Amino acid sequence: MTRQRLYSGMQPSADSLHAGNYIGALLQWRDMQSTYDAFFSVVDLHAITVPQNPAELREKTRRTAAQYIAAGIEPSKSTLYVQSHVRAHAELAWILSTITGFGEAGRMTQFKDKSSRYGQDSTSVGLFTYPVLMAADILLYQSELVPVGDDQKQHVELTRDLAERFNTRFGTTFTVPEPVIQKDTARIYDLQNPASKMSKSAESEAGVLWLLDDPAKSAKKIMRAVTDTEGSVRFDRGAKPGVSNLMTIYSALAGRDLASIEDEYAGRGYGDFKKDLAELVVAEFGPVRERANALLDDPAELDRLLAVNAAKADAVADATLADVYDRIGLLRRA
Ligand code: AQP
Repeated sequence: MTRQRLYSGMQPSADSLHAGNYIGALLQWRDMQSTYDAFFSVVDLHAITVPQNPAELREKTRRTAAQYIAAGIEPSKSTLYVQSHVRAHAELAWILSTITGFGEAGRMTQFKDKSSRYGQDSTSVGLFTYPVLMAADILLYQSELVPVGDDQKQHVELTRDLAERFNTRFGTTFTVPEPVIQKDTARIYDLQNPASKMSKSAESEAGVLWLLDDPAKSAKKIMRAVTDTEGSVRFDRGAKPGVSNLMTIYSALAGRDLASIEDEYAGRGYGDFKKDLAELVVAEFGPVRERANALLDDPAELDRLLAVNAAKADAVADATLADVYDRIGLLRRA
């Protein structure tokens, strides 16, 4: 039986990924790669929708790919590649932009949020068409499933609309994908400000657990994480967001349910709980960090792996793009 096709990606927008990216995405990707025919991309073309330093972008792209592999995404099992290595992404995005309504793109809440943050003069057209590029990413591979966070659901809905519109106008060309929305228990919040999600672009680093941080630093961040005055390890996202967030991280890394964690720490203070969590985080992230650093010590080998995978992606993407060009009436080059 053929495996269902799955597509997901992350932006190379920081030197290190964080606990949210790891628990909310990488751990799930790792589990899914055996069951699905998975394509995992480092979406550098998305990252440049906001200004990037060229040398740093190159480095962050390698670092992001290294962390995918270090976290267990196997480049021999999954197609793990860099988005800009496969030219079809930009080409299909252009075609799809010609069937996307201006108003339709303007309704995307992520664009509205980001553009109001940056101001009109600093908002690029690329940021506006970001969801169209994401649609191209997904549709090029005839993806059936797209694991995403809740905030990306609207973009997958736009992708579905564009696929259906194209299929209606030009004949069935694209698979219409389904989003796989991350469970609430996979969402990780900032350790200092548990009302906000943990983010690569957080204003302060104190609340962000970086995958590549020095272990002692990660432990310190956990010991200093915001809690509350109640003193009991109990899950209640509304009333106890800080403790609940730490419990979510504990549960994901230890593979234990929240009730058993509550039982274990009943009648004990936050100190013990935080100390154990810090040990868990160090034990989990430490080997990932070592593997990522070893991969980064040999950039030529990492680049070679990425090139092999880009060729695998090219083969699928080029076939889709050729079909699209024919259907819309672009004259073939002789
Ligand atoms: N806090 C989080 N909890 C759980 N999952 C998270 N993801 C991101 N933050 C959390 C998941 O990680 C994947 C990568 O997403 P991305 O690189 O497109 O960036 P993002 O979602 O915008 O993440 P950041 O960290 O907030 O990046 P910046 O600051 O660059 O925008 C996605 O699967 C996402 O759901």
